[in-house]
Amino acid sequence: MISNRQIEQYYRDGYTVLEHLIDQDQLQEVRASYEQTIEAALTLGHAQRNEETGRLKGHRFQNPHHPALARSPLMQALAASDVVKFARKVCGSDPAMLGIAAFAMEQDFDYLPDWHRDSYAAWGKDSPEELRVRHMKKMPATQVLLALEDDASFWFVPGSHNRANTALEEARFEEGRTGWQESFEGAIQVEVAAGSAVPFDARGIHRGLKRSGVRRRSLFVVYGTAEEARHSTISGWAREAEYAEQTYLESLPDNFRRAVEQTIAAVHEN
Ligand SMILES: O=C(O)CCC(=O)C(=O)O
Repeated sequence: MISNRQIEQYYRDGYTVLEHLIDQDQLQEVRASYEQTIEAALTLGHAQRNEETGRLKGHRFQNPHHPALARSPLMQALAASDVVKFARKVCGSDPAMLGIAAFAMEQDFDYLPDWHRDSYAAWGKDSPEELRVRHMKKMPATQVLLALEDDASFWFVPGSHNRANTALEEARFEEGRTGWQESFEGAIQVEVAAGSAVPFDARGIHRGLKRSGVRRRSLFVVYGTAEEARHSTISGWAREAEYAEQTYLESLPDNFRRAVEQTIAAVHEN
């Protein structure tokens, strides 16, 4: 059940927490399916292997829902009913599923990315696309961090999602003082328990951070309107013919299938 409090927090702060979407029994199966997906992605060339360690090179790979990779327990988790219901509220209608990134990091991996706004990263600061979304009070798209193991890597500046930078923030972005080692005024660390999710407005200032010693097993799935799918830089998968095959689509949970089909239809209208 999505509460009004969660919706209010999302629009005010730019994020909220959806707790216990996946129960403990299911979680074991979902985690096993995630590991199989990583291995399949490495074997089939959907993710790069680090030749020294034999594991994933870097910290992420794109599109774990590819027909050659999609495994039922993981797809069920991505389609958790409250996640899609939340996306539906943000979009005002059945959402399109814009893209997914699997973030898989071993204990010894130092993940130290900079503070950023995804709208700057995707389209470039001050570009027409970035300016199109900068001041939208309510952007009809949401990025959802789904944690399969406890995740304390996500940091966010509440309230930074639908406004321009303050003078101080602007100076930091201009001067490149956005490195991971710098704290950001007002930022909070969002701790996500295994099986819970955090929808956030990716225009907000955020970063990830993981030093060695902990593993990370999380996913980021982006939902939005068909219009946002057309503008998105991560929806290119939907142009690939494999995703439109009936056997694949029929294997997906209904709500997720509809979201995938919406994106396929949207990108073909471009
Ligand atoms: O790793 C994280 O928690 C944040 C991910 C992130 O910054 C992004 O997807 O843009």
